[in-house]
Amino acid sequence: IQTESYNCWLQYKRNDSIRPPAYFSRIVINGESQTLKAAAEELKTGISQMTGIHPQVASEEYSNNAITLCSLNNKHIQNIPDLDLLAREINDEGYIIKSASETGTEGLQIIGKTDTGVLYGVFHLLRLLQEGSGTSDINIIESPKNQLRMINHWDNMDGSIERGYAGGSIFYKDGQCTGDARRIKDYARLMSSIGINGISINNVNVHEVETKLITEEFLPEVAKVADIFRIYGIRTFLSINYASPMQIGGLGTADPLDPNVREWWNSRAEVIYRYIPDFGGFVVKADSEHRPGPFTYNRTHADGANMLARALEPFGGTVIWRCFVYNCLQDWRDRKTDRAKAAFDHFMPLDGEFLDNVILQIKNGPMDFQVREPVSPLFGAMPQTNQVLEFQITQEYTGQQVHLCYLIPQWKEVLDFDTYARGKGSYVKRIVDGSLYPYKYSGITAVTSIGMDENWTGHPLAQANLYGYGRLIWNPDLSEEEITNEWVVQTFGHDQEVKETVKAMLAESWRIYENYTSPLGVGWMVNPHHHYGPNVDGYEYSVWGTYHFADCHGIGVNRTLKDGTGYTSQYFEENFGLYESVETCPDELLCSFTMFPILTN
Ligand code: GCW
Repeated sequence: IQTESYNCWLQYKRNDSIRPPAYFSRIVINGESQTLKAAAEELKTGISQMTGIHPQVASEEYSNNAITLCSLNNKHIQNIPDLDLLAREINDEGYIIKSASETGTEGLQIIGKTDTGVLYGVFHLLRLLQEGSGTSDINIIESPKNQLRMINHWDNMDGSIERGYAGGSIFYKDGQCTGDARRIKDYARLMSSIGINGISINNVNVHEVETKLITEEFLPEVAKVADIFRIYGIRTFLSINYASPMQIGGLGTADPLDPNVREWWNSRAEVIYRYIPDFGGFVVKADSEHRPGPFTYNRTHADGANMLARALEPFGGTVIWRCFVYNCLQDWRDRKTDRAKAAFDHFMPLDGEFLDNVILQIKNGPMDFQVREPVSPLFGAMPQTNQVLEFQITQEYTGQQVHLCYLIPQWKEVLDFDTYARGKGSYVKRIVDGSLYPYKYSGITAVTSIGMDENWTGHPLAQANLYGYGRLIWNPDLSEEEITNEWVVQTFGHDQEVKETVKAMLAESWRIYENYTSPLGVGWMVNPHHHYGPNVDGYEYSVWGTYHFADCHGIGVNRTLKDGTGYTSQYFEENFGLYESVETCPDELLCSFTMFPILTN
């Protein structure tokens, strides 16, 4: 498979306006790692396809007339003034790109702090070339702003994908791993090109067969995926079944304080790391939508997460514990229980109780990836607990990759939301990048949209969300326009009319989708189960806590402290004030916070 849409934004189309300098004919790598080799291979492919020059790849210490790829721990780097100073400015995944005019030599140097940084630098250079920028005076110093930049798969081993709209899984089929190394490598290239550094490869709803992914039956196959990902700077994570000790361990309990259960997880961790030495850790959906968890044993989420964290800690692994915990067996007549309050009520009181290799994963809104939601009040509310923000790239509630719905504007609003946790300027992006509180681990994750479809995302325009996600979490300060421009040019080329048309379609799409499916923050007016297409009462008389309470008096959930559920009081003062009153509540969230009265004459 090598169609244009298969290659997504890595088209590397022939572009005669690029004036390739002489040094494009040589790529020198300053080291032996597979990552450096992959970087050289990518660069060679890109340059050959775009310019027709076929660079030689040589492994030597230093070459003057070449593109040199090396990492900072290599002592042979020459001709870059103030290298030590520069080195201090980039983090472990950062890089420097310097062209001839900057270094006074005849070449171009891509220097990473690590080999992965070099690879990111190569993808950056290739992006510039695809955009048609010249290479004569490049001087780039770049580092990712977020530490964890993750993707979550909801892939099942029968090959299906929960909420997947782009074909079957690239990892599994018929209860087995596909072993499709080519496809997985191309996936790793795509993800690495946008800076993704962690991928969990199975659904958070871990069913029977998937529970065994952490056993010797499947670990050799999982290790093969991890071997490919590692080359591209990506650590592999697995979602686990909280009840594994019972389901596959032969124990009678999964109680986190039971010594046998603890021992079972400790030895599991040892086995996993034997196969995958850089295994990232576990993603856990516990006590959520009928999944097992510590509540069964009257234990807290901290007890549950810490038990797993202790098992992973000796190997450098983390536990990513989801906060999507709420009562999913609610009585619709009960107006006191409010699903929007649940995550905060469950987790905020546990601040300080989690070990420091536990990270809480929090959906962007308090409900569930609706077209529009307020930002979860948990952000900023737990200064002593590592947090990761969870977005949804797969378009479950936003048109299922049939409708165009560009989500970068939505995600930017979330990241730019001021929580006021530490006064003005306490933006969500500053919480998840670890700068507001001294989190050991933090970052952003998202449920992915890809599958076996040749174009990966079901509809080629849906690739924009995947690309934009990676770029935005690399640097949340990039503007929507910058990201869109990058994607459109790399995907469709330089034709002015195409560019302008696609950009205009993307720019308007989220708000258009909102206006005809979920205005004023109402949410949940979708068909039950599959969530496609509008249905006014679809979730109204259900058990899921998903009501809009429309009747002859009005529409919307009264979540004020004054006379509603009190959800507004989970926010810091400034936002509480904003949401508490119908006068100041932003229009687009009216039905999420206040009863919006129907005016009758
Ligand atoms: O939005 C809901 C989805 C479920 C999903 C759940 C979750 C994986 O409808 O399909 O389960 O969220 O995030 O756990």
